[in-house]
Amino acid sequence: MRKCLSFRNARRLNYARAFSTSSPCLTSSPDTGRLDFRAIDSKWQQRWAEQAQGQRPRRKSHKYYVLPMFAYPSGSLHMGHLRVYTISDVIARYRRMRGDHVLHPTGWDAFGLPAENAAIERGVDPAVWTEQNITKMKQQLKSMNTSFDWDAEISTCSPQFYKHTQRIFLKLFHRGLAYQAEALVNYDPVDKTVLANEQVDSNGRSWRSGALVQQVKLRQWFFRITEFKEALLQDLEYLSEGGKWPERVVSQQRNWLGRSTGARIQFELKNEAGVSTSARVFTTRPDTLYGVKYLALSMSHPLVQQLAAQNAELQRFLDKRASFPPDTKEGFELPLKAIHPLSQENLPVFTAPYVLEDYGEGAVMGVPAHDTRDLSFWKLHRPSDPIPVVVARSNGEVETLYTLPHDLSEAFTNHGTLTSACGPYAGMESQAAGIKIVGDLQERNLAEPFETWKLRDWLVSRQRYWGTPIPIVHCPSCGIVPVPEEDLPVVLPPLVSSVKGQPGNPLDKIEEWVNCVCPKCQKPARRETDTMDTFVDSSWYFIRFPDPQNEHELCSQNSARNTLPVDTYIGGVEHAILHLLYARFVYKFLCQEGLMTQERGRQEPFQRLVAQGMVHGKTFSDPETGRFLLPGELAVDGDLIVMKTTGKVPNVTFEKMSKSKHNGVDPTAAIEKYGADTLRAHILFAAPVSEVLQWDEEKIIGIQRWLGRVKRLVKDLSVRDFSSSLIGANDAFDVSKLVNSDADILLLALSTSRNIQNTFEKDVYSLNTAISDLTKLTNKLHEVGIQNLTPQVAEHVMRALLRLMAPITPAFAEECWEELTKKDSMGSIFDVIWTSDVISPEQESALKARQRLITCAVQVNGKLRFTTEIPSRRPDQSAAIGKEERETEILETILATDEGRLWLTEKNDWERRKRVILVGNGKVLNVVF
Ligand code: ANZ
Ligand code: ZN
Repeated sequence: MRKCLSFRNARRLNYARAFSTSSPCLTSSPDTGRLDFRAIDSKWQQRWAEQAQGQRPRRKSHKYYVLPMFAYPSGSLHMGHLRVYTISDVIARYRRMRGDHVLHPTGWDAFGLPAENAAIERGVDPAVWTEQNITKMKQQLKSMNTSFDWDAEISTCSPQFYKHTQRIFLKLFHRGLAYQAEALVNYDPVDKTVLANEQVDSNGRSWRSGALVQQVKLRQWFFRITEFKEALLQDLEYLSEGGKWPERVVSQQRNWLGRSTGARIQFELKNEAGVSTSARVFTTRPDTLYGVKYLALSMSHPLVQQLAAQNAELQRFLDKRASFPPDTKEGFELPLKAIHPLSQENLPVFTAPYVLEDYGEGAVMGVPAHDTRDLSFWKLHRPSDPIPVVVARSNGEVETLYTLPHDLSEAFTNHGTLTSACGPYAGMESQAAGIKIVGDLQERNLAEPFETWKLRDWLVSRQRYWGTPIPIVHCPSCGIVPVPEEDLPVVLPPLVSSVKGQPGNPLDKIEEWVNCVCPKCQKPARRETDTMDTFVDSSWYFIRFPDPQNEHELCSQNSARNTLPVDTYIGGVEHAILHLLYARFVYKFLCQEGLMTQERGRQEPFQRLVAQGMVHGKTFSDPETGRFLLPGELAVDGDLIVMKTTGKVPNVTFEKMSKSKHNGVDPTAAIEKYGADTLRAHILFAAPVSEVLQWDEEKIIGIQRWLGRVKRLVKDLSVRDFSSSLIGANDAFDVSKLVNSDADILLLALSTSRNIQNTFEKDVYSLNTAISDLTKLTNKLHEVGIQNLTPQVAEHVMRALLRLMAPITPAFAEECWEELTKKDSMGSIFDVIWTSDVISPEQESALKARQRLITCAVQVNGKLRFTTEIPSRRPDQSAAIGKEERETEILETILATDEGRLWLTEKNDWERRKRVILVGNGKVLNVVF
């Protein structure tokens, strides 16, 4: 008996483990052999298309806008897409079932380099190439059983869309927020063209010509995002409240904005002839001023540039700039001395690549004892020049310690108490000392409190063809002239064959397009040939979906008010910084322009952000050489996968999918093989949303078995004859007439429903637990047996189960629903009004009272580990069931709890237990391992 129990438990409770040990052969599986998931998918995809989902009139209800990040139309979906669209579709379907007015659109981030490269290499028109890819991918998206509002589909490369991208550019321009300035760009001297960063390889060479890429200054267009830095920073607080955005993303945004408070301090400099100038540094640690041993200027600092004009050796050093590794501590000592503003000591001055030219003042005061980078710099350049420790641990030794650089293994970077080296400030705490030092220097005009930001203006121009044209005209007499709004869109000219295959920006060479008339003076002028960064398109596309056909506005005030902001935005964490920052900026700008609400908090475009983890592929490699193995090099040998050549077992790891690792998985092939619903459930179950998903197809069989079990329950139930009327409403049960298993099932269905609704609504990150909750309910139904339940209860719980599954496995749920309800022709499961609870609160309390629960103290090897609720029995019943049966019941309950699993199956091996002792009919359980 016990043996039998343990077998049953192992199968039921160690569900996840059962997945991994299952046979990889699908068709022979007795559980799923009869189910053709693909056929079910196609049947319902067709039905949904006929019903033109989403167009069904809805009663006036709460709006809900759920948006997955849109895709680049590369031509085929990848696993990341499968994951993000599954998550968004589950939320959208659930919200629709709840009666919300849902907007769940998608579109195409359709501009960008790959289309242009295809054009250059193969002579295909980027527009045609893109259109073909969109058609393919749309088909693939539909094959995933998704429910998108295709009426709202947009593509950023269509003139109807980019007309508005251009309008945003003009709005920014008229506010002085779009401007031109010189900036460093990658320049290929052979092809005479500007390159995107992605086109420069790791050796600094052009991907096309192989030439060493130069950094040259060119006039570029910028958006003044820095104007919004305060608002962008401040509203991060709103986003982190209540976990609207993941804390990790909020802090990445905060770091990118990079506000830093400190002071600017001026140092007097003297050259060898005694002529003085000055330089300012930015520091966050003015309290360390007494520890300054040198000054370092960036390589493009004006003083350095001046000196280099007469100093060939210095110029040679500056020319080596590109060859320094990123963390280099190289430096060049300049023929200058700096004078310490407090001690009047003479300090050496260097130029060094570690000083950034566009941060703070482009200059630092070097404090080797208290800054890590400064310490390594000093060790390299002045290994025998002692350094003073000027800050010490509070309550520690405050006598100054002079040490030789190599005796100091680490800089002391914390705040603390100033040491005796600090003159009148000795003994003060860092913070107070810093304020005092800056205040004292300020009286001599040598310092001031100062704040700097890491955020830079957004460089938006690209010297490429396949992007939104910048709506500007350059006129010899009027200068920069914006294209009037009524002349928008400035349409991209067709890519004429003469420019195909040529380097550089094709737009420069299409004379009939470039030559135009100045809108102001009507004289000949030239069009701007830069196009916009595709991040500009994606910075506002979500504003377009609520009103995609509007010709005159991005989105009407009314649609904006009714639909924006996005309620849930879902996408890869790789967009945690730039895309989200740009979108927040543009949204704030448009709010300021009066397009969107001024209400605080709602000036954020994405009220909740779900950042999904990556999908990693199963990767096989040769344990001896580390070489990645092709699928063809592997063979199945019994339960093992081995290398064909040696018969040895390969290393198995999970890694980012890539061609070189032969570990990519094609989502469409997987859908063909397993069916979309199976994959959707598998994707959700295999990992929590934010974590890496290790794609292991062997585990899909577990999901198929589960669905097979649900299908059989439906069949068992639908062949039964319910002559008594069915229960539609919650209050139709007479609790007193139910049997015990009815009560158990109803209570389990209730808690399952509550958990799952909570997950769908608030806790999307744990969608994986929704699947395990659903399988638990399924298994319980199986175990109890449909025939042992009161028919009304069986039917009621089964309907609840299907409804809870529907957002996740929509076609499968429809199919089961149809079978289960065909006698009352209830229509689509998605049309059923969602009742939030399986049973009423009154029924719940009646059932709980009836099932009276008692508390069981669970001990492991005699030690109390946790307590849990288990059902008690009325004395008359406990006599009726045997002792062993009672024990079984209690063990099952405990093993089904999280703590039970933790203590009895994870921390200990349940299969290897020595003894189980039950005291007082369940008051204490002791398991000895
Ligand atoms: C002296 C000092 C002493 C510093 C000390 C730190 C610790 P965050 O916090 O990132 O803003 N710094 C200033 N301008 C720089 C530039 N253009 N390139 C490289 N480094 C620069 O960093 C501020 C600190 O970074 C400043 O404070 C400065 O070093 C350095 F015990 O000044 B500190
Ligand atoms: Zn003009």
